[in-house]
Amino acid sequence: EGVGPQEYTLIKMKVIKLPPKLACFKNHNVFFVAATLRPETMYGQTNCWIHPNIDYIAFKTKNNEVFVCTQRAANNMAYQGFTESDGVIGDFINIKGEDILGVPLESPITIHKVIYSLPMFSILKEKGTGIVTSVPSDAPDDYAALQDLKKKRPLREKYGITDEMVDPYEPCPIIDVPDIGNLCAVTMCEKLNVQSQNDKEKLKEAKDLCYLKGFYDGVMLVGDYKGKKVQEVKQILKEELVKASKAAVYYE
Ligand code: A2H
Repeated sequence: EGVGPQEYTLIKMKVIKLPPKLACFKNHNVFFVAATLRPETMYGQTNCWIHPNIDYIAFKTKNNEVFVCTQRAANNMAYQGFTESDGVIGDFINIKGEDILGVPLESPITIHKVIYSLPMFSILKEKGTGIVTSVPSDAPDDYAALQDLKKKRPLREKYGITDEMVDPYEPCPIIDVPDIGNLCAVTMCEKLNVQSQNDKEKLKEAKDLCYLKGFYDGVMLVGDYKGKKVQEVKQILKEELVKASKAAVYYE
């Protein structure tokens, strides 16, 4: 932090069926946009995370698509050429996170035809877009939050999350990390006995190791760049996704 702008890959996840609060955009392609530092992990995406209590907006881009993210992120995007007129978001509608949970999405690269937006409470509203891609094989926060939903029926029920949105989705090996294995987040969470997404200290320890080793020593196990190092693949995949209009580059 404080060392200049961070570059994120903005992953565009297309809404398959609009929730009632977004019905006014029925003639548009609507995307939940997630900011990630690890586009090459999209192979292992199982869902998308939304914070139920954060405010989001839906706004039109200059390509007449609709993006959903925090207003703060939309403001940044307006200064990065995403909107019709520079620095201006234009018309937008406000939505609460809880109104866009359980939404079916189509996401680039993942093996799942449909994934769902699910609740996560560690999302920070001042970072990225407030929407996060979930890769439970390689991100301890994602694994812990997914396990919470798998284990806690009342949590699912509170937010109208059905079994079909959670049960078929399991961490899937996409990257081999020397000394840790091919499901580094799962392995570290089990080793440190992480109990839930609120287990902050243990999760920090798990993340420190997984992120460092995953990024610097990880080797791809799947996809067109199987056998190549994560560090090399990151850039290539970002460019491919952007070229295919499935992602964009976003700074903050
Ligand atoms: B990363 P940095 Cl597999 N609140 O994507 C909390 N976390 C957020 C967020 C927010 N508002 N916005 C983005 N993030 C997460 C994938 C991933 C990520 C993997 C491994 C490492 C990793 C799958 N989740 O990040 O504080 C997103 O998770 C390593 C740090 O800006 C995003 O990339 O450095 C990362 O945090 C951005 O974190």
